[in-house]
Amino acid sequence: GIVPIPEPPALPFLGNITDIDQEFPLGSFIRMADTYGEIYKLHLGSRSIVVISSQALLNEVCNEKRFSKKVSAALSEIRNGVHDGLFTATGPEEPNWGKAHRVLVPAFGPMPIHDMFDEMHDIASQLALKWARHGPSHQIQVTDDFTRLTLDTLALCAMDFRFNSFYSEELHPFIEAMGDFLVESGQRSRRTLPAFWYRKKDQKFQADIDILRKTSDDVLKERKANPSDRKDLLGAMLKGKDPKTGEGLSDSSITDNLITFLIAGHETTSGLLSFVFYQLLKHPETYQQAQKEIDEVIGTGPIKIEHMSKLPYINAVLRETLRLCATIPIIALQANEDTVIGGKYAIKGGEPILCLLAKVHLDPAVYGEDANEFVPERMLDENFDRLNKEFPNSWKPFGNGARGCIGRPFAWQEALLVMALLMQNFNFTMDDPSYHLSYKQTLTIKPKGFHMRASLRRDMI
Ligand code: MNH
Repeated sequence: GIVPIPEPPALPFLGNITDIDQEFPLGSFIRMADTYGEIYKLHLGSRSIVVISSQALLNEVCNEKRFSKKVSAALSEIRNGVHDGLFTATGPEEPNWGKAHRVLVPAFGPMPIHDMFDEMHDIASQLALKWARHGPSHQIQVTDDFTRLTLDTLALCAMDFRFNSFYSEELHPFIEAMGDFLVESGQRSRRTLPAFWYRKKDQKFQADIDILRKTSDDVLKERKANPSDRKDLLGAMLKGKDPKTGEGLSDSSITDNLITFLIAGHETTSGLLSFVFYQLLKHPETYQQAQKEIDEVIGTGPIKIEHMSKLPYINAVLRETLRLCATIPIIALQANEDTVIGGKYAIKGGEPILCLLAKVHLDPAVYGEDANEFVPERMLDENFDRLNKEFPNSWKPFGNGARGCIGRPFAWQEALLVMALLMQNFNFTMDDPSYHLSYKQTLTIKPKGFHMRASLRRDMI
């Protein structure tokens, strides 16, 4: 039979809005999952949302015949800036999604990613040189420098555009505008006061959107001033034809997707790299093991693309980091029509189902007693394959199905290369050994206030 979905007590009119922390909403969702279990329902004003956090339920809702991506309240606020770009399009009823998907997927295939290696290496070397020159007593702002790295890498590889972030003290204005825009999008979706109250915030929101659009226009102008035959993402946007409709992308769709890729293409990878180094420094044995693999496979010579497929332990470290610290910690799905999940919970068609990856990834039914521990060995290929067979959809940091991440191979190659280059050349230590992990949340999460030091292992080549 049908049983009611647990609901935390709710206030009149506001519902559970006040249960959600403004700065770190994820923390509130996790705490409620600890209290109410694998499924609960919240009321936010007149809306309701269902939150799930077990592999069994996630596995069920990953079935694309019955469920699809939901453009949640926060994502629909992001649409104020990027409309029906790939990430924020609702689905097949918005033809721009299918068109952009078909035109842009080939730009991220195995060959194009392979060909991006040298440009990825270029930017990674800039980071390594910076840390080498700063010397061993410098306090590294880990997330800021990885953000410089990932933004510059995406823009160079995908758009042949150099932000040159390592040559400036300040992060590019795009980054602050983007962060504020993403945070405000989340907060707008939980507003409780009359509209006039938010006039200042609305002005700032629009100003941030203007900065995002201006940045994307600069990238476009540069390509138009220097036409080229590069087969990169921007080339596909400008010249690609959709095999189905024969059409190219409209100018406005190009702008929306340029901004989408500038955001989606760097935030998450920057967070991943930051969390990886946090985990390695917290787990010295893993650190040793990772460094050993790099020394054995690569040695002290130049890093080549061929090395990337020969780093099984580093691969496992990255997977395990995304399990414990999924940089997109929540994805939203919906039932295509009224249905029942888990054999007993009634779900309305279209009702948002928030999938709490941060919690599903700790499901003890899948990961056992030590689910909360950082144990990369469980993510070595043979274990990872077994895991995915026995518990499908238990590891979902890249989202689901057709709406899953288009940049996964790009992010993976970049992360492997950066880990290899940094660990080959430096020994790292925690700047403050008593550092305790806390989070900064925008659309993604990153470690807050995490600093380290880097000393060269030998002269850099
Ligand atoms: Mn990425 C979608 C995670 C790197 C471009 N990405 C998603 C989704 C997740 C995700 C989760 C699904 C979101 C949802 O269901 O609402 N992405 C990641 C992670 C990394 C990442 C954890 C790095 C680590 N993503 C990248 C990179 C790029 C990129 C790099 C671009 C080069 N991602 C996208 C785009 C989408 C997406 C574009 C939207 C795809 C679609 O809906 O068609």
